[in-house]
This record gives sequence, C-alpha cells and structure tokens, in this order.
Amino acid sequence: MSFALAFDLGASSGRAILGRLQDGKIVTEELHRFPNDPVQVGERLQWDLLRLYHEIKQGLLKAKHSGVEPASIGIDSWAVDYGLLARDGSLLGNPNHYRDRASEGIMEKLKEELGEAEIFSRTGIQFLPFNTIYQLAAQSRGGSPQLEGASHLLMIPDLLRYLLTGERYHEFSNATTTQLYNPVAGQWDDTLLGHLGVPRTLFSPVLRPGSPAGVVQASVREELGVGPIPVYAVAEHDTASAVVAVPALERSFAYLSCGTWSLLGTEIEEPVITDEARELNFTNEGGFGDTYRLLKNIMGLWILQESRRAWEREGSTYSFPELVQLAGEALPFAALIDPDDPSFMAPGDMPERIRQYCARTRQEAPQTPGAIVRCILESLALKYRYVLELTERLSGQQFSGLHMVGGGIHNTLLCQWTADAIGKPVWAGPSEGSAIGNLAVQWIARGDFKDIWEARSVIRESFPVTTYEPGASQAWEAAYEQFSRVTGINR
Ligand code: ADP
Ligand code: LRH
Repeated sequence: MSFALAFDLGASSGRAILGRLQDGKIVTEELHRFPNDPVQVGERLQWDLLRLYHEIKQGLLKAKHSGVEPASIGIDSWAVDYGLLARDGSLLGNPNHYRDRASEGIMEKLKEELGEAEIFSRTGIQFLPFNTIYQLAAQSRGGSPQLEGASHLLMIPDLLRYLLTGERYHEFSNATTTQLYNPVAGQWDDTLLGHLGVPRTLFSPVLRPGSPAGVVQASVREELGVGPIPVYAVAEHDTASAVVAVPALERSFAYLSCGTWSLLGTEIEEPVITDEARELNFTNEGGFGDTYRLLKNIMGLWILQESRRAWEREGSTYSFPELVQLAGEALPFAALIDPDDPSFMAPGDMPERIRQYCARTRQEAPQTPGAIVRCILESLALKYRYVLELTERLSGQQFSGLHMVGGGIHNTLLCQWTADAIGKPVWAGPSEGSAIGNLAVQWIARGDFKDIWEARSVIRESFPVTTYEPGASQAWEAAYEQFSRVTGINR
C-alpha cells in the first residue's frame, strides 16, 4: 500500500489527509481537521504558526495511532505570507496575515517608483496589495527589528517543512506568488530585491514541485515516536495543488478553486506576460511540471465567512448550509456587489460594508441574512462569468464548461448559479482539491503515477464529480447587464 500524508492549510482551516492507492483508485481518510483562526494582537493580525505546527504533529500522531507510517509527507498552504528566522534558526515572531494593514499603500508607492510594466515584466504576477514584495517593503521601510535580525525568510509551508526536517528550501509554485521571483530568469529577481534593500541571502534554493526535501528530523522522531519519513516539496501553494487535482481529461480546461478565495483561470505552458494580461491584472503563478496558472483572484467566500462571523458576534449562529438555504428563499438579483471592491478585503462587519456599497451604488441594501447571502453568491457567480470570459480572451481558448474544486462546492446553490451565470456546465469535485493534489504530487514523485495526466484520470475515477447544467439563461443575462452597470466592470 502506497500511503502518503497531505497537510493542507487553508486560510480558514487545515487538515491532515491520509491517502492510499488501492485497486487503481485513491482512497482518502481525513485524520485531523483544525481551525486556522488568525489572531489580532494590538495593531497586528497574525498567524499562530506554532499552533499550526502543533496541529501537524497531531496529524502525524493520528497516523501513527491508526497503525500507519506514511511513505511520504507533503505540506501546502495559502500563499504570500512568510516567517523570518534568526541566525540560529529560531523563528523571529509570528508571521503577519496578508490581511494585516501593515503594507497598506506600499503597492502604489512601488508602482510609482519602479513602474507597473517593469514589475509585471519581471514577475508576471498580478498586483495584489498583500503580495510578499509589498509586505517585505513595508517591513524594510518601517525599519522592522525582525527583518533587521533575520538571516532567512521562509514561506509558510517552507517554514512548517523546515520545523519538521531542519532543512531550508523554497518551492517554485509558492515562490512565484511573492512577486519577487522571475520565471523567465528562473530565479529570485535581484533588481526587485535590490530596490527593496533586502539581501538575496535571505532566500534559500527553490525546489521544483515534487522534489525530495529532507526527512522528519531526529528531535521530532523522538518526540512522536515516528521514523525518518521522507518529506517532499509538493506544489506547496494550495491553489497549485488544487489545480493538480482538477479531474480534467483534456489539456485545455478552466478551473475555479473555490474556498476562502476564488481562483479562476486555466493551466498554460508559458507565462502570458503581455500588456493585456497586466492591464486585466491576471497572474501567471507557477504550477506543477513546468506549467503556469493563468488566473485571477476573486474575493470568494471570504465575504460569506466574515458575514457569518459578524452575525455570530451579534449572537446569531448559522451554519453554512443554513445560510445557503436562507439565500435560496430570498428574492433574486435584489442587489449586486463587486466582490473585489477593496472595502471587502480587511476583516470586519461585511453585512454593513455590503449595505454601504449598495448605498454608494444607489441600490436598495439587503437587510436579512438570507438577502445578504443571496447578494454575495449571485455577485460571485456573475464575477466568475466575467473572469472566465477574460481567461478565454487572454489564453485564446474556448472552454466547454468549468471545473470547480474546493470546499465551496458544498454550496450547491453557488455551483448551480455559476453554471447559470456562465451558460455552461459546472463540474464540481473534488472538494478536497488541494489535499488530493498534494497527495498526487507525492505519488508522481515516488513513481506511482507516471505523470499529472495519469494522476488526473485516477482522481476522476476516485472522487464523485457533480454536473450542474445551466438554466434560466435570460434572467442571468439580464442580471449580468445589471452587474456590469452597478460595478462599472466593462464587458
Ligand atoms: P480554505 O481552504 O480556503 O480555508 P475551503 O476550501 O475549506 O477553504 O472552503 C471553505 C468554504 O467552503 C467555507 O467558507 C464555506 O463557504 C464553504 N463550505 C464548506 N462546507 C460547506 C457546506 N456544508 N455548505 C455550504 N458551504 C460550505
Ligand atoms: C488561496 C490562496 C490564493 C492566494 C491567497 C493569499 O488559499 O493561496 O491563491 O492568492 O490564498
């Protein structure tokens, strides 16, 4: 039995999934699931990294208690965030959350200083105010004592892998999300680093996804009573792992990785570093096997998660299925928002911000949870149509439907409305895309699969895919007109 263990850490929760190959199929077992709640500490919003490391060790213990020693381990997580290590290898404080306000305004400054075209031509990465480059610039310009004392920088999955193995490496897919990695030169971009005043020596070698990256180190082996399990650098950006798991059978396909964020795009062989891609703010993030992910970030279910938290603070607790049901009972297309309006980025009272957005755009604001959730979900579906059409334009492809993976596929209303909005079928599954992609890369690296296409076809055989056929096309066409008018997004 070819056991592999995947740790997949999303911005809202993490899990340890044990996978095995049996009779030509993948069988998975969720050993451990844990919340990943950021912590507000004074002015800062931070990740509790050591807690996450503790949960990883819990996952390893649970594997041991189930009588299994996996033949390999992989870790993937959300992108862009990092931790700093001192000369002696100790962690210099908790990593900041990308939604922390520390880097506010820095992206605009760097664009002015270096030029948008210059930054994009060096990296091919979309301009998001929280990219590593801007977080680092904020630290460097703010005279951060942590940065001054740092010998090494590691991205979140690199850091957790380092704690397990004692070895320091970056991994390609996640390195590209920093907007500091030059995919054409195949290395960290010295011009950008030089401009930031950040020494190149902070960075470690970048491994291709699927590379061996050490074994569980002696101290951890002693503590947990496990062996020297090999650890692989999988496609460590969770979205890259999710794309590996898209059960597509043909090379040309569109995907929507739907969790806290919605990432919509396609897989390509060469980055599209053109003026048009820059103007549309598309990204070319690294993927498995020399591929790139031409995609755009859409704010995603974050707005729903934060609304739910706001209602919880007021004393009303709703589960996601309850909220979806209430949305189904609310009036259609009563109000629409651009999910990517900057006002939805920081944590806070989303229902109130949605009402403010509606006031600004002269719409009657939704009041009840059902109406608010309906507004969020319909707006997301319409934004998906917009980004899918742009993906077709930029990649020169026509897609016959959209693959959806991630926790968001449990939201059947969102899946159906997405199919309605794009006027094409949605193929939903698997929901644990990132964890399954993580396992698949381990098996490719170990020779159990010959390549990603064999992995994808086995994934297709192993996990159910639900098809949502489009309907109500006239109503959605009219809604798209309304969406374009309200949001000012050009068609
Ligand atoms: P991430 O990896 O970014 O933390 P996930 O892929 O785990 O996110 O997806 C989490 C999201 O999936 C939740 O925010 C929620 O909106 C949605 N979701 C999960 N389970 C359900 C469910 N049973 N019904 C409706 N939506 C769900
Ligand atoms: C999704 C994700 C996304 C990044 C964001 C920071 O979890 O990795 O691809 O842009 O988090």
